[in-house]
Amino acid sequence: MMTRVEIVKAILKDKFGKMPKQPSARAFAPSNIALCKYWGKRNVELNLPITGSLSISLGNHGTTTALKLSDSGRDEVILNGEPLDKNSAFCKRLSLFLNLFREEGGWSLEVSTDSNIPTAAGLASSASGFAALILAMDKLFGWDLPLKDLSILARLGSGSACRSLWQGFVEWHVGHEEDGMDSHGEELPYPWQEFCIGILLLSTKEKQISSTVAMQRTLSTSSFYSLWPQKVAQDIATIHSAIKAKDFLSLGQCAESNALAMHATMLTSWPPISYATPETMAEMHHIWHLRSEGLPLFFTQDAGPNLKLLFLESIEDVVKEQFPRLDIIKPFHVHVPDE
Ligand code: 2P0
Repeated sequence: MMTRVEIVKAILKDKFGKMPKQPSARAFAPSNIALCKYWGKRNVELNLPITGSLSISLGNHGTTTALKLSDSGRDEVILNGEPLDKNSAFCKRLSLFLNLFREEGGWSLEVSTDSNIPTAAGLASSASGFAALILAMDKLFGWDLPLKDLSILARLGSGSACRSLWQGFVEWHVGHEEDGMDSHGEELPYPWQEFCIGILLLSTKEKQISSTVAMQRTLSTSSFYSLWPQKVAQDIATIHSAIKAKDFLSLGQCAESNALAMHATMLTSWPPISYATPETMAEMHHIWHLRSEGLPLFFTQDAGPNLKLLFLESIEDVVKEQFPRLDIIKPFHVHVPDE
């Protein structure tokens, strides 16, 4: 079985271990929300998934990362303007990732990262974080790699990061190779101007159980997990057709059903896992009630209590009235931050 360093070396070839070409570099990557979820790894070391997944990127909601060489001989991390302790979990995870790209005693970096989404609230901040980091590294070191290769490298940091290299709809191909060189994101060329996502923030608290741990527990203890890959195969096909045909009802129904199936599966793990709070359930019922009255409004939920509402621009006013605190994102007509 190949290690993460071997994958990095195979992609970078003679560029591996070289010093930066630029004094500094900066990049932005959007957060992404899966419409068909990634839940379960066939290879934990390489973040290789058991199924494919399909997401929508969040336009200008994401992470900007600036890099420069550090003089102190160790990595320094500044998160949203605050220097972090070198022993913090965030710093350690980042340094371990950078270790994949350097020989021992090689360069170290000052990493300044700003997210305009709540960290660890199930809003895929590790996805935009690792995607922005790898894009900034590509510029700093002058690798000039294709996005497909950068997607594989971002996946080594966090699985869902491989979908954050592009805007719009993105499919993460499951891949079949043992080394995962065919497991990466791909942009789906179906812009949909009227498509809206509403972030219904119910809590910004750190999650009780990380998705990495939760997916492994689901895989190893839920007898319902065996049904999940079949569900995903059907849902990816349905969502593909729906975005191509701009069939919103089909898309919304499939995305909501996919999220509920993922959460239902993890609830049957032992010990059980639930990211929903009473507020989450109340808002789900609110949405189901509105739908029963004819409003084409759907939701999806990730590894946290917040809901992401899916709807078209034509019902924006009604949705705003019903959910006054909603942060509405229009993924296909946003201005992406300057880098
Ligand atoms: C997704 N999630 O498809 C699913 C749905 C959460 C719920 O991808 O272990 O942070 O770093 O590969 O990518 C969150 O998992 O996990 C995630 P790792 P990641 O968006």
